[in-house]
Amino acid sequence: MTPLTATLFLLFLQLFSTGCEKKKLLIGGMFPMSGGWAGGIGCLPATQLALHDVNKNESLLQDYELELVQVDSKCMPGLSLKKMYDLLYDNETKLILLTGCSSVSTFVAQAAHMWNLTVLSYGSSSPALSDRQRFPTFFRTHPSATLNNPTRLMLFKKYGWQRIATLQQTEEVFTSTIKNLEEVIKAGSSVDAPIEITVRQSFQTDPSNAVKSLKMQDARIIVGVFYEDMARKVFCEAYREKLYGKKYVWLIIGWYPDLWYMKPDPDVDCTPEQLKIALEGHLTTEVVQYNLNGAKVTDTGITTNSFLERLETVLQKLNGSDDSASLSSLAGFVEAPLAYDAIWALSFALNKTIGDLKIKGLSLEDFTYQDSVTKDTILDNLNKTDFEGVSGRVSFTSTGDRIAKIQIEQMQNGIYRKIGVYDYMSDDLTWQDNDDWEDDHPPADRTLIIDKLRKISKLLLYIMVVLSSVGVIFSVSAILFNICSLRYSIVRNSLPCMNTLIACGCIICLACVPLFGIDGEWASVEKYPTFCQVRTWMIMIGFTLSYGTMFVKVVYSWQISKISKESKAFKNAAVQPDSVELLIPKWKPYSLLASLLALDLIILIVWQKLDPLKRIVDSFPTELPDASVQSDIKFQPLLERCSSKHMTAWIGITYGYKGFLLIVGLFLAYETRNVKIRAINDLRLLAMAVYNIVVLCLIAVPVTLIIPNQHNARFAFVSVATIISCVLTVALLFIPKMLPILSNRLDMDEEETQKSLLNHENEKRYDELKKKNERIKQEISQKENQIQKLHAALQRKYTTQLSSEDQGTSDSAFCEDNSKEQEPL
Ligand code: ABU
Repeated sequence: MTPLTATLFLLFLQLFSTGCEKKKLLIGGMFPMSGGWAGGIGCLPATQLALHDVNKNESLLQDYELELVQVDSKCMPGLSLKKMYDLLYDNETKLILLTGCSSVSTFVAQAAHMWNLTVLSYGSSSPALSDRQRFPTFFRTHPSATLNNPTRLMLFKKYGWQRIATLQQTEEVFTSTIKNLEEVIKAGSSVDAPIEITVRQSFQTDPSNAVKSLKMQDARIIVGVFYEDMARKVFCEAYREKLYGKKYVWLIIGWYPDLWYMKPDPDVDCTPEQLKIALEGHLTTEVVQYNLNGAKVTDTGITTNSFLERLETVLQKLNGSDDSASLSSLAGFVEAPLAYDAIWALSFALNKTIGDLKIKGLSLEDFTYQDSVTKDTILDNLNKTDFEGVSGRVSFTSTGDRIAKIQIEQMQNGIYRKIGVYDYMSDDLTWQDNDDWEDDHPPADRTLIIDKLRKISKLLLYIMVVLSSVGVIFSVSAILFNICSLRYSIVRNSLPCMNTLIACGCIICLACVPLFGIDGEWASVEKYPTFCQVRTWMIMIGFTLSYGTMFVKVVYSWQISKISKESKAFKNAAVQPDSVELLIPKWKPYSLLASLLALDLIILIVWQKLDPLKRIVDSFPTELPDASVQSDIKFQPLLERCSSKHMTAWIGITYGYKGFLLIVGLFLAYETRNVKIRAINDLRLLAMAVYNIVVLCLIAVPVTLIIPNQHNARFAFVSVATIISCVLTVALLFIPKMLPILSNRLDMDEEETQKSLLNHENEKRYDELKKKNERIKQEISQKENQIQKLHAALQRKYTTQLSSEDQGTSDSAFCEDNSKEQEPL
């Protein structure tokens, strides 16, 4: 061969080879090989498979070859920006950027349009990325996480969960997911069964406090959105806090690889076994990322099954493992079909773009970062994408999102099991009925709080009712006795009318005892306020009738004794019954009693009109039915009581006024204990009754104020104090009068009784007077005897004189003698 021939041959070869060589279209690929979502591990091989298949395909991009220039973004936004600059400003212009991991895509897609670059993501779920203003050149084959939210709402409704808690990592991808969940819930929950997010917790890198708060706030149904590395930390904390088991359901992201919790993680202090325990039964929702018809040949030329087989072969070679189970636990394995389809979607769009650009006299290989025409044409064609890929139907909404079905899985014995598929667009749920729950039913969304009204012990109530009834019978008997025994001075001289009023007051107070024990068991909610009113009226009137009358009696006695002491006529002498009326008219004490009653009535009427008593229910800390058992049921102890708006003021007025009467009564009773008033013969006993009431009131009132929540103790205390004070009062005032009369020692008795009622000084004086009286009586009878003797003697003498007159005696001599005889008289 001559040199010319050789030169021509080489030139021809060069020309031929140049003509056959495909033009490279460069794709800048960012793959997270580590970090929150290390999806590059599964997605990079899938992308390479797709590039291989596309480049091999004769009908696509004939003159072009797609080439990937990849970098590791580590799922870190800051680093990814640096890597993006490296990609843009190495020697060759990139036509498209391929991204994974939402936080990276958010940064890259926000900046890329400045270089007229289109960003296509195979692994970004952030709902925030659907914002066309912010991300004008962004497309993704990965569906938005918002697609999970209608499915979550469907699950809430299906299981009857209304109180939802959320736990999120503070990344925009999760913040926007939860924001969208709130909107979906708001729009989709019905008025009859409203669903609401009641607890919201978030964390950046350490979820311990957030998990503790969830526990404290009794969160049961927890929607958790966080990256896989954080998920291990969250469930380790949930294990420690015992936020798992039959009472709790976690709904988390479904795109973590299988057995993600087994991955060794130096940042997590729990063993895989512990994580497995904490994760048991949790639910996941995730977009179906592979074609449900695995055997169907897709528009990419292969079936989903064959794609997965090829991917597994590649991954086995890369990872040196032939266990398909362990391959599915590689990060990004789930999203691999999305990465494969992303390259195909790009190829279809670029294929169309070639023709479109040709018309405009442009070509793909001439693309520069200033070329907005090419960029717009690519975007236009990506928008029109519609093909059947290995991940299902690939088409984009106006915001660049994909539409897909959602798969629901549950962890059963440490393995994810598919339990249903939900098509949000057609609201079609395919439920497999294989969900499994520890208690055979899904947990409740809250602890069932059952109201438990604290009631007075029936036995205690019956005992008090019996005792108070005995007291009433005794008081009624005392009144009857009082009325029937008025002919006895012992009764007559004790102001019997007042004693009857005292006993009546005691009967009213005793009748209040059963009313103190009325609670929800006996009175309906509507009737309860009536009981409140009735018993307040009764106890106030009863107290004034009993104690008020005693007070009046004591005041009356004190006034009499004071006046009698000052008056010379009564000095050092007992005031006689007839004299009392002269000192102070009897209507006066009754008018004082009437004033006290009138004051009561005024207070009660004003109280009832202005601020009526109502049924108030106090609640106490919830109690477990059985402290040893983890239960969904708790009891809420409730206690009814009567109260009004300004109860403290009313209590202050009533107690203040009654307290004043008690103190003054006590003082006067002490002062008059030794006073001698025949008309009021039971002053000493009255004083004792006053002491008894004062002491019991002084003990009972503060104690009942201190233990308002101990309903049984309070009731027992108030009832016993009422019964004792009433029965003792009636007993002290009536029994010393009843005994002598009823034992028929009437005559001797009256004196004896009187004697017993008078004080010692009186007794001595009485004995002296009695002796003196007897002496006088004796003297009188002696004188009478003498008179009779004289009379007899005179008669004899007169008879003798009459007979001697006959014999000549005169009348004047008889008179003289008679006067002489009468003198000693
Ligand atoms: N399925 C992976 C999504 C990762 C991300 O949105 O960051």
